Amino acid sequence: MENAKKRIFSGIKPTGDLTLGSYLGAIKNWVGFQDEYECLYCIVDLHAITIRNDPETLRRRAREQLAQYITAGLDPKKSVIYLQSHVSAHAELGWILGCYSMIGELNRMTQYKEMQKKQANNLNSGIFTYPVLMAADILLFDTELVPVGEDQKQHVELARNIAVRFNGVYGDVFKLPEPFVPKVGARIKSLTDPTAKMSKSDDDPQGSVYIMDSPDAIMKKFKRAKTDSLGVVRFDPENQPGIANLMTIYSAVTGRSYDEIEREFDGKGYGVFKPAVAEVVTDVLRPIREGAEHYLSDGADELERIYREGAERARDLSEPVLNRVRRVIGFVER
Ligand code: AQP
Repeated sequence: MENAKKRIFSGIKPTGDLTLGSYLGAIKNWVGFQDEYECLYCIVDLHAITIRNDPETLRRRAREQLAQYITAGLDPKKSVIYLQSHVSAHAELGWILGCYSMIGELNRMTQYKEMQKKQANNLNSGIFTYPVLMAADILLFDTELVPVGEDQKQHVELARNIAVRFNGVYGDVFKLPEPFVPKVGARIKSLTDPTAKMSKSDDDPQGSVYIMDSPDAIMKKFKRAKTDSLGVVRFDPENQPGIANLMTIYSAVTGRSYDEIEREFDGKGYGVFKPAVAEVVTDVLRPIREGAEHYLSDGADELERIYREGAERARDLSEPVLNRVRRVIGFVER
């Protein structure tokens, strides 16, 4: 029955240090998928180079991200965990699919429109074709489900459209993927601007809690978190976005409902609530950070073994799909 498991692909780009948002919004859910699905979890470093990176920083982030995946609970024995740049099939299929993607449809991508404004000084064609590479990431493994945030749903739809177009020409080559927006995915906001997403590439490091932050730094960030003058711990995102964000974090970490949290902090001010949130966050991040620190020092050989094995398994899984594609297109057999 092993083959009856549906296949999942997901990745995070190493464009910044992973945050509490990356953990609660993505990785924590991925951990839970591992028994029910056949999962591939990637560090999508090819996607990261649409912005300019310092080479040493990119290398450090990719290794650190891999270490954090593992110590957060992604298990290399259950899932395929690897670096995208180690599997050149991604780039090969990306090129091929680019020839089956229309400029008009890429032009309609919301994220591209945003990037046109945000990154006007380096509007490289990688930003434009990013969704094609993402389609390749997904289709390369006969992926059925792609766990994504709302903002990436459009890209999964595009991958599906490209697959339908390709299958229309050549027959049943690609499996059609579905976006999978998990029900319990917490959307974590910035601590300094609770109307904006907590982002790993935020210019203001005070707005994001990083997985590698020390307990001291975490406490300071939460104590300074933007709230309001009402002084009541109540879930009201409209009027108290800062407190609602802290409650979302507290709830995601402890599993308590908003009602329970309101009762727990009834009559207590933010001076009690904020440190309490910092404490539970520190407790959940500490083992991930300490485990990652080990993989980046004494455990470096083991980390290397894990990513090499992961890449080998990913290459093995991609080969039959890529061979199908090469054959139907008309490339000479190798
Ligand atoms: N604050 C967040 N709350 C909930 N989920 C989040 N994710 C990221 N931040 C939060 C989820 O993490 C996954 C991978 O995201 P990504 O790194 O590939 O891209 P992103 O969503 O663009 O993340 P960032 O941190 O905002 O990166 P930058 O700053 O580089 O653009 C996704 O599933 C996302 O929903």
